[in-house]
Amino acid sequence: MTRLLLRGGEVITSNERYLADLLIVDGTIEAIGRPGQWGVDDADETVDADGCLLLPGGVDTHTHLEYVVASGKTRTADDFESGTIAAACGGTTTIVDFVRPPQGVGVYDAFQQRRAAAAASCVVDFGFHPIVPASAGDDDSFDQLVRLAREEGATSWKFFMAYPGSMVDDDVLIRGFRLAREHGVLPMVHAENGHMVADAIASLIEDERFEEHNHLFGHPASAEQEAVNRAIMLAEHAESPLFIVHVSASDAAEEIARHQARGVEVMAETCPQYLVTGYEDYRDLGFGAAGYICSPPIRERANQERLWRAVEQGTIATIGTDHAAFTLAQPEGLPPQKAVGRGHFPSVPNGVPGVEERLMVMYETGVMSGRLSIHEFVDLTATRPAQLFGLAPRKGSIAPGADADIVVWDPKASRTLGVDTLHSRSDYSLYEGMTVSGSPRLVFSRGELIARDGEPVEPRPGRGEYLPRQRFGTAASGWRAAHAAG
Ligand code: DUC
Ligand code: ZN
Ligand code: ZN
Repeated sequence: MTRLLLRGGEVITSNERYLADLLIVDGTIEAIGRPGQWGVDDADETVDADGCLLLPGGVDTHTHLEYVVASGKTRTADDFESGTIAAACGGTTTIVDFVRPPQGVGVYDAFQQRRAAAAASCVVDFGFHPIVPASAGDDDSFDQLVRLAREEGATSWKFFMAYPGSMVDDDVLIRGFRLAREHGVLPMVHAENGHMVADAIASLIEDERFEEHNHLFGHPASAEQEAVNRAIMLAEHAESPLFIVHVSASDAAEEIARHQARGVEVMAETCPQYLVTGYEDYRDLGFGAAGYICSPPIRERANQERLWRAVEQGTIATIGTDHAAFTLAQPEGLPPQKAVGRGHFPSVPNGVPGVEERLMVMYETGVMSGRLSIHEFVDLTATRPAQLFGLAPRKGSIAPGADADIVVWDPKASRTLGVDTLHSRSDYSLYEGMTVSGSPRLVFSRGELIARDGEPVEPRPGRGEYLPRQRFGTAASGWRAAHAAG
């Protein structure tokens, strides 16, 4: 039995803050005591957190590590090891990634293969959202998905409404949403109208507008708004809750707010890149704009203010990253990265890095700017994602019985973000040069110190554990709590 005492910090949860000492036994929070309640003799090890905040470890429910794209022709730069080391250094102790079955492999087998790969390499705990194959309307994929929900606790499924080869029709959405409701699964959608996107890209190609920054115009906000509205209406028809990932367009966020106000159970995520960076940052960068290419796209700065309002007003439930890291340069030993599409935006692999920067960027632009309270910050980045995706009460909060995933956050630290000190294999950061106040001094995962001052501590690939997740709705969701209160 190992006993760790964390002394002198201020515990922050989604609704409380108080000075306390934490007693951690064998990786679990055993008890929360008043300051000074225990002495050094009560523990094998004592850690001083004076002047620091004790935050629940970050929960990022949207990463793509070792993610194969372009029909198998390439893969993200980060694998499970480098991606989770980056996560740990930034204070994120849980990720939920995706399983996309390769051609000819069923989703059940693909899940088991990916789970085994992650179990061998991750340094933080992990789960998976299976992606519903485009063929699901015609084969036994839904049977396999139900099996994964039941047997492996994979209680969220992702549906694509865009991308040739991935997108599903409305009938698959309706059937999938019904099955999801029946089996306690939270359906998630990538909400862009794939036909509108394909048409917009075809027009750009016809006009020979191939430069990287044109990616924005291939993904109009109207395509996102249409898909968001349709997905919500279909989920309501199927009497299912719904989660919309990576909302980028403020019009889409306002659509979500309108349906929430009618009482529809729809929750949504946005990502730091949509709140903090804008089209104006990459418009004139030439090939450098490839580093900003992700879908949905990073939109004009004018969009940001309204998207922030959706976060402030609670329309948005979680902040994930959609971390899908590629490099701008082409390193030896990696499959084709961003440069494969130089001068031809439709060929650029989609995705941006951000898993390490998430908490620091959101603390700076949310809490320090006065847009978010420290409780809302914790709620958006840890508590609510854990609740909605069936990880509570183990993850997402500081409470007796929870895993001791704790970030000792130094609110006075100042740091300038840059690729030289970040750990993703990507060779750029969207936040290069941004000075942030507040950063993770110590990061514990199940009571084990895994990062100190932004650097990994003796990383042990394979120490991360697979997290089977509970059925949706098992823990009271923040969305429900907020609506019950209001
Ligand atoms: N968009 C996605 O939907 N997934 C991965 C990366 C991206 O940009
Ligand atoms: Zn997506
Ligand atoms: Zn994604």
